[in-house]
Amino acid sequence: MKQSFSFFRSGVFAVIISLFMQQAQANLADFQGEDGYRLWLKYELVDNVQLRANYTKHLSTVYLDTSSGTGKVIQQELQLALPALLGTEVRFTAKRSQASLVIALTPTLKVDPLNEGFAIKTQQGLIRISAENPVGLLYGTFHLLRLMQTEQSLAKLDVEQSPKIQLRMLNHWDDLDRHTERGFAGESIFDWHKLPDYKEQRYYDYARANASIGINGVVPINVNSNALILSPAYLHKVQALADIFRPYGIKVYLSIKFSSPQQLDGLPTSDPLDPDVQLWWQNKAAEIYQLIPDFGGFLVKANSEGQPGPGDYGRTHDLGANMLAKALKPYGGNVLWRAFVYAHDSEYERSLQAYSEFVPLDGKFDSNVSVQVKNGPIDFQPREPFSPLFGAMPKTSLAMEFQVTQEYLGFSTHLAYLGTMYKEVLDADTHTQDKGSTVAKVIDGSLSKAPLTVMAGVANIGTDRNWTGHIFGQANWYVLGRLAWDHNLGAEQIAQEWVAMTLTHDAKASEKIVALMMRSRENIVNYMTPLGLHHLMDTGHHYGPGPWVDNLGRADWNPTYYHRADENGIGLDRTSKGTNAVSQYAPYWQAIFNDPQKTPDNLLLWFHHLPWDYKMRSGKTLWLELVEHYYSGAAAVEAMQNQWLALKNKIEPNQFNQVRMALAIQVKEAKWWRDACILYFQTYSKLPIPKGFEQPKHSLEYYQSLTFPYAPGQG
Ligand code: GCW
Repeated sequence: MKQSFSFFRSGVFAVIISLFMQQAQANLADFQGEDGYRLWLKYELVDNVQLRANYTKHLSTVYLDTSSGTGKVIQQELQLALPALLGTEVRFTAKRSQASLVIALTPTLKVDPLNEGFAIKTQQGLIRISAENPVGLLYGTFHLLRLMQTEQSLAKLDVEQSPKIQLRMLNHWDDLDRHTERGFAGESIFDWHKLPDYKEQRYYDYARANASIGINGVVPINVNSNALILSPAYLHKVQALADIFRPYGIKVYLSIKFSSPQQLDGLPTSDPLDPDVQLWWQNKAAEIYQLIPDFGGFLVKANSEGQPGPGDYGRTHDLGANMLAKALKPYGGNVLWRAFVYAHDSEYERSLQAYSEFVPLDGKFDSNVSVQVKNGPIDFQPREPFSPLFGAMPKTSLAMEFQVTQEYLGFSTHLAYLGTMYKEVLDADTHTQDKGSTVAKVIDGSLSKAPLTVMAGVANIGTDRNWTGHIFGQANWYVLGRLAWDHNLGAEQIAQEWVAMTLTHDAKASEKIVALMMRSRENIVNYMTPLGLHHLMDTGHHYGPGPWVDNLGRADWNPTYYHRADENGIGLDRTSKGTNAVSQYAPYWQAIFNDPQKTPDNLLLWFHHLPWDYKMRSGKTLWLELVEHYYSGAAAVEAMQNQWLALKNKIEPNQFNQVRMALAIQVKEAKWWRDACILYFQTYSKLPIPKGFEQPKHSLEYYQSLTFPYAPGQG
């Protein structure tokens, strides 16, 4: 006893304790400050004193009609934002004539046909936000706040905006037990067990964040749906969410199980031509609208990956979709019918299947149906050509489905700004009509006058404190909303906005961060699937490389199906001599994609099987280019890491350290991808990794032996 007492009092102990404390303090300091919860709505004091004084002059007294629910949320947002940005209280007045900021409905504004637009004008020092509808005022308010957060002058505002797309949506792949399919940011934010009574703060903050970027529709449950969601008990839970979201201009939609009539009420069939089934859906719609008068509609994954659908009864997609559309029509609801299908027994190569099932149905869908198409013909790979469905169904409304969650782009530990990828697809010219028939013009309805226009993103949101797992994942949620609002905005401009609102106002730092974001997706393409390769990931969880996998039940689940590497070369021949996937594109693209000399390098192996010594545009062999792409991708991540580390004093410690740790993981994983893929392809090319390149640390067998039974996000 005495001995130990003296030990505790000894200097040695004190030193140990103090070292421990220093260590503990150092670690705690890493996690101080902004943790990412506030997203891009941080509302920090405007540090430019002059600018702040100008803002204050304009915004000291606010007139706002708070009679609507939306009016109240605008007021709440301003009460949160303005004092924080300006460092002084603002006054709300009931007298319009006394206000310096007037936020008021103007029924005759006519800035847009969707009635969600707004105008902001500065006249004689007075700022007016006008809109035809309260939600337009909300969007206008968030626009004004964005101008302040990005330190722009308010002196001569003359803004008129309206969304280019009607339904700007987030699709959550969240299950009722809170597991999120392909989710890497914790559990689902929707706590079905505690709804409808327990309304978490997160629901409100989620709604604020969405409204701030113009998102006006959310699907809180997975497309691999659960019939239970349409049961009375769950509909009451959905109602609670809808009530929370309504003032923010957000409608709730539900993913439904096509077999719900059987599963919920024991009907003998779910055949869309059966009158009892039709009646069941009509009654269900009536029940839903009783609870949720502005319910958005249904999202449907049918006859895809084991989900039930009209095909189970020998019926085509249009018959299933139209049955639901007719049930929702009297209430103004819509059906989003997914085109992501690939059949078990199809004679077609997988990339051809959605087109071959859907194009024959063009013109057969009701006006309140939109066919929701993934951006590429396979499945959200780091790079795919645009889906050939865009432009090929001129008599059908086509919705864009992007993936925001990074199922194939490094989960939530790889930094990938997806704005560049979304823009690449939106700006792609389908050449299905005369000049300028871009994918964006297909989905915004301007090419074919589609009655329903939709852009959806598969959400990357979960219960992680920072919402998206990776701080930079927030930028992908942000850019999805901004592009759905206006697809003409540039990826770089949106990145600049996001950085200013989320990370820093320091001009040099922000320039560096934006530059790093703009390259980040291409880095991933390079170290995962360069030159048009795709679907090389490991099975099931999709974590890490698995180009060697060749033993799965279905041919088109195997990476070997897609890369076709052999002694003669690599790549999948989709030309007219191969699977003829090129035939689904317009003649302009056929001429390009059919010819390896004309096909852009970044899609080369998507369309062609080429010899290892094929001479590339650069004059180098295909093997050498492949190796160089893999190495440059991994090297770029190390460079990105160094650039980030150099920003240490410019970023809040918590945000900085979260990204620092993720980048360290990404550096390791980029090399893992690089080495595993090159070693594997080398077994066919039989060519060396040229001198000067760091040789892989492990053998191919080592990489093949790795297993990850607990990797997150699996279906
Ligand atoms: O990308 C694949 C995913 C599945 C997903 C499916 C789909 C929801 O691996 O997890 O299921 O696409 O889009 O339906």
